[in-house]
Amino acid sequence: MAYWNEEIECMDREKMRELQSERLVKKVKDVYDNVPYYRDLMDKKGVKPEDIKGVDDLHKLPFLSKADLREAYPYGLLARPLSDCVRIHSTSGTTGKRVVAFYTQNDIDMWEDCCARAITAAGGTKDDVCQVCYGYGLFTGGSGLNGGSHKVGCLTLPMSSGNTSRQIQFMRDLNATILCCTPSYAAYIGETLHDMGYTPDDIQLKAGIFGAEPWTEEMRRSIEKSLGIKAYDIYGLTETSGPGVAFECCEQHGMHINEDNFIPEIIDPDTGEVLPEGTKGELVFTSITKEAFPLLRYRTRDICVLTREKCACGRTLIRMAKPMGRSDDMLIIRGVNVFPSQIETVLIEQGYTPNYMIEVDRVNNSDTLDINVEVPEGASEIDTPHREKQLASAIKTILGISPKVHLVPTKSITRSEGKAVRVIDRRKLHD
Ligand code: DLL
Repeated sequence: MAYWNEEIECMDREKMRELQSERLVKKVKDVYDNVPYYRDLMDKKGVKPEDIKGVDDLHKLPFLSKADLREAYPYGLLARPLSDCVRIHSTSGTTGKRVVAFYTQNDIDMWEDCCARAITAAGGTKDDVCQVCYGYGLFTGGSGLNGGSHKVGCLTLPMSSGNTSRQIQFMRDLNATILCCTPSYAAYIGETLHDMGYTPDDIQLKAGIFGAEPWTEEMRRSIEKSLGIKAYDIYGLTETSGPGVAFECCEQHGMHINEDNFIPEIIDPDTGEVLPEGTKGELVFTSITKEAFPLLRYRTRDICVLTREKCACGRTLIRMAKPMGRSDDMLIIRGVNVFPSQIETVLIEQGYTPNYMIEVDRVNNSDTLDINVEVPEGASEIDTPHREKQLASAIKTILGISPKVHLVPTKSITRSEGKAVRVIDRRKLHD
């Protein structure tokens, strides 16, 4: 078994807790002394740095939300002088102010180290050729995996996203063995490979490191088949530095959180109460090593579950399940909570592709749910009405509400080169 940092990744749990406590105490004092915004939040909650003696006291700290980041934009949460910062990245959000995250050189090193752990866990070594097709620029995907790939010593192809046939040409000519991109772009690359008349035997890829958006187990299997690889999940967000907060190992059974840098908690999104291990709720992170842009109890809005169950890979790092969506991406349709991933699971189980578009509207005060689904290539169109009904009924079994399913021609739904957009909620447009 290969680890990037065995001492940390397989550390005894008691020892890890001690390390976290020591770092947390220092970090809380640091932000209280250096960031007026945090000092105010802590004062309002009546908590002083001396009250935080270790991880057990974490729950005493106030939460930080996306609204706080917007309010503090751009410099309000900065904990180091700007002259000590060497980089910024920013969220891809299209509404409101973007979130801007700052990095010192140590922050970049820590982040790239986390990505190196992920690449190593996916089987990457200095003998690999790593094709990075996440976007470069303000988005963290490209730079993060690029940096991790360098650390591991892979030959790195900084492709960024787009121009898919060129991606495949480079992949073939330069014998890429590891692919890093969003799962929806990986699916598109697989489809294009097929359209260009190639099979997985015509490429050398062995692993893919896919993240930045929710994807299902069914989608994993479909990508693995189309590219002939093992597909690994990777998680992170701009606020915490980017990809690499958590990564999957060969067991493909949850993502190990880099706990020496990020302490996770699961809370009830409505009450803020900390929930016991194994319970589904909102993921909260406290960064204990970041210098320029530290986060205390940052509410991610991602819904997931944590487990400390022993992993066969030997890592002791706590694992997070695949996030099943964001609390703010959850649709409430006719009073029922709906996550797009639930629909995707049914579609792929029934032999369809992950190319679909969910449209929600409100007509005569009642919500409507329409799902456009591509006919799989080569399928006949003769029994379309029957198949639409069958699919609608399978989805109703899972969601409890009836959608209208429309089968649309193969390749008619726009493919994504970055994060896929699979929901149009027209109800919001009417507000
Ligand atoms: O998406 C960072 C990233 C880049 C992660 C490349 C992985 C790979 P943001 O644009 O700030 O950062 O978006 C963060 O994306 O809160 C989740 O809702 C979602 N997300 C990220 N990774 C996953 C994943 C990057 N593996 C937001 N599964 C997060 C599900 C994910 N959702």
